[in-house]
Amino acid sequence: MKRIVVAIIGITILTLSSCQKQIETADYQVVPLPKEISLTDKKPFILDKNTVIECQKDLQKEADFLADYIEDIYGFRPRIMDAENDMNNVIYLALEPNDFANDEAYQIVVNERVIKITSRNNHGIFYGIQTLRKSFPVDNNVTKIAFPAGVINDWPRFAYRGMHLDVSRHFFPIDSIKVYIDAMVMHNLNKFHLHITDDQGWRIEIKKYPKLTEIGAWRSGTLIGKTMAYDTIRHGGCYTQEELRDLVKYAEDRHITIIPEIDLPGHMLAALASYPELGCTGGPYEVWKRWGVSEDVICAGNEHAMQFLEDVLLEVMDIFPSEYIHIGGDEVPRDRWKECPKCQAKIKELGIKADDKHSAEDYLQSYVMSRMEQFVENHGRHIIGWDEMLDGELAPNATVMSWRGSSGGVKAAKMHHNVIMTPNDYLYFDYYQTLDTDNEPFSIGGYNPVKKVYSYEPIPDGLDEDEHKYILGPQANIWTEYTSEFNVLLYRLLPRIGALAEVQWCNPEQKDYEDWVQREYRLTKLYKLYGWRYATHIFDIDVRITPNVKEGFIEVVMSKLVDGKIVYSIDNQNDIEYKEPLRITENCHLEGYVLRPDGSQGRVFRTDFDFSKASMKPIVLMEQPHKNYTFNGADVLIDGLRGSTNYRSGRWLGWYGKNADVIIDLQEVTEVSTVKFNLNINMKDWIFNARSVKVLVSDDGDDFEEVFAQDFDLLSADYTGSLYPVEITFSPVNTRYIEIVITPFDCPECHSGYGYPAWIFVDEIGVY
Ligand code: TNX
Repeated sequence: MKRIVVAIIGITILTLSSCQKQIETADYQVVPLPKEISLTDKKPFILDKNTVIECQKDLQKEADFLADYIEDIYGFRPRIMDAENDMNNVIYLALEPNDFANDEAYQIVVNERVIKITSRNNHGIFYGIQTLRKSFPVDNNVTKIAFPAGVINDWPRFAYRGMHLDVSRHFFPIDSIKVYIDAMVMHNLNKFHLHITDDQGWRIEIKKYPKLTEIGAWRSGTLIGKTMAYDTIRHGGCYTQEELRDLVKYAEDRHITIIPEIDLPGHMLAALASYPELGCTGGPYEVWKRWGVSEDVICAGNEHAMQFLEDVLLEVMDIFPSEYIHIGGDEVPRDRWKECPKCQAKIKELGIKADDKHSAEDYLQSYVMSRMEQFVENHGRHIIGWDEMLDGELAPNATVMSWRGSSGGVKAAKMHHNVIMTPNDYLYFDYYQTLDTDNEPFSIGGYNPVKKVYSYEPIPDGLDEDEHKYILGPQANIWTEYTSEFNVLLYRLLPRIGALAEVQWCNPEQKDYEDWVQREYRLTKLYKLYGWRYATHIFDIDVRITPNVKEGFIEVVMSKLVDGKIVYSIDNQNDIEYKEPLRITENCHLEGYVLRPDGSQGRVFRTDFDFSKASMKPIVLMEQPHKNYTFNGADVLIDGLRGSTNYRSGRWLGWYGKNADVIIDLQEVTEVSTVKFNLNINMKDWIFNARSVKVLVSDDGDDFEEVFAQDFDLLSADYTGSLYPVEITFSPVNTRYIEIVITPFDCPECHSGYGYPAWIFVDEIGVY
């Protein structure tokens, strides 16, 4: 069917282009893909300066958006008029009580005289308009646009189509948030989860507690990267209630509901810094400068603290009219409650008892959540909470947000609770989109490429058919520990939100990754029009590098998904058009990119191949690396490829609490005098430098003789590098076997891992 559609569009372009030069044809194959598109070979509708938008009175707002969208691209703005009987050159918006699947469903009918968008509700009209505006050719030289005649019927798969933003870890101004909302609109999303309080900053004005924003909205510094050092830059900001009401209206006009989150009773250091009496110890506290999970939480045994939470929720509900209020509940350590007389008294008063599944403090957390739920329900709303709510007794009407994978979602749906799926492994957009992280904006870590987002299926395995209805829909999250610039925020969002849109809107059988990439590529023209930064990986060259250790070469396969050809060069010599896989056998510098039909170049891929006397030689690991960081095994150390700063890239092996100990068989007696490798340093993730390095040699592989040994000092806490190069030289020696033993430290006293071993990560071992 797709092929027929393409053929018909093709004919239309031909017939039109012969008589009218500045005419271009619209393409209904947009993101997300409509459910049904059926085209005819009847004459198309032509949009031009004389086109008017006609609508019923209560669709005026939607008509305005359509006129804006047309003006944004083509520079002319259609007039908006009341509906008339005799229609010609009209885009007509109408509410009709027809047989639509739901309030967000719509129909577009196109003929020579009108484009008619109908729905039973304004929501559906709005999504019809979104589909139409995404079908426009984005080219401001065009004065006439041809819309192929036909019918589009469309409706969303999920009623909840969410996107989240953390404005606590980094503050973003209201105007930036509006742009973020605009991006959501373009992808048919309808729920905006605003994470507005956390340890690192309280961002919402609460009239009854002014110190929350006077003190709690500001921190005196921020952790630098993955180090243990801090900058001294004051960071913060907050939104007045008036600004937030304006934001609510802005979103509502665009058919998006804002769901505010007050994360309680943990992630509350900013509130504790403002009102220390709300904590178990009374402080002093400061607005947190680092990331992670703080042991200081709201005191659950303090009636004033409970009153505080309810007062805050009351003002929050007054600003945000949404059906749901998110009350957090994630990552609440029980340490303080265990030691707090008030919390222990509360446990007694409530008659809470530990059992074989949960501690008394777990049930104290359930008490806080249920109490807040009751309060919110008494005001006619419902709560959402993170899946930690399942660790204890789930509040009776709670909707569960499943973030630690999907299992929480399955468990909650089986208990007949509503669920929103935001599993971190598929839908966390704060994670990296590529393994080539040295060329990326610095991120919290993780690896969540666009293709993985696209592959996500929101109905998890393990649910019966009648339990599917509890899955309200999927949502992606952007936490902003490592995102301070709005441009970077957009880069993390786009184009992953395009993949998310199809997960949320389309049926599984409609999904086709490669087809989506083509449609998404077209959509980037709109991103450009609005000046939104987006990531281009999926439109660029993709390079697979596979060492063939047995045969002693490295195979390089290059591919691409969008139109154009692949061009590469070796050692910056001539550009060569790529035709077949390359075999690399010696040191060189390789570059490659996609050359697009319009002459533009995609992002350049660059890598160095670094061979030594050990390259492609048999290697044995005397100690096994950790199973999560074994990748292709020992070959990673002799495959001619150096690791980047990302220790998860597959080019590093990681050992935990053990020596990195390897023996390389040089296969013949060889003179050696130097060994080189890098260590990866990431103190936050417990990865340090080496306590000692030894080199031993042997002629038979049994008896080894030490030729080098050295101890090293632990790097100081303010070391900010990610790579730590080690180069060892010793008197030249002839040997067949060489053993390298790298010994790790334990985590030092000033570190959160004190008392535990540290990790050691090693990349390519060069022997010279
Ligand atoms: C976990 S998701 C958190 C956040 C962090 C995020 C970083 C959740 C409920 N808690 O506090 O920002 O990981 O990816």
